[in-house]
Amino acid sequence: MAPQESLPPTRGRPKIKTTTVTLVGGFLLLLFIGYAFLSKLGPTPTTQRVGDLRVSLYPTLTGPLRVGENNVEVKVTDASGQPVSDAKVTLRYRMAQMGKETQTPTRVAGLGLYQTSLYLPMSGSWEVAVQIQRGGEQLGTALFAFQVP
Ligand SMILES: [Cu+2]
Repeated sequence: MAPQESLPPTRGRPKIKTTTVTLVGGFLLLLFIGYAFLSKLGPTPTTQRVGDLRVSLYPTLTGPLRVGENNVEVKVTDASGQPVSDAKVTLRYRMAQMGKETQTPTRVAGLGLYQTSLYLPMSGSWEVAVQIQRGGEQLGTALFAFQVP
């Protein structure tokens, strides 16, 4: 066993710095990639109104929407921009001009965020209807359309 005093006393310090730099760099990279993803969502605005609420849909860490499994997040805020976390958010999605629709509930993640995943078996035009329910009442649906390469 090596004696402890043989370790250089500053050994831990640069390691922590490197970790911090990597984390901050990684975070900035993710932010940048996030913006790139937003622009790939397609022709409809990524934020839409449902009654007094604002509803956004965007892909998360699995990257731009693609064939296969995609993690997505819905953000719900009120008219003043405050997060709304007590809604029930359901996604229904299908390929444009095709019948079969898939429905998926979302998990409440707090801070107005709702998470789920979409399984997209084919490339092409996809439509997602984000259905918002609050206090047992249907508030409406926001429609999003996007291309899957
Ligand atoms: Cu299809």
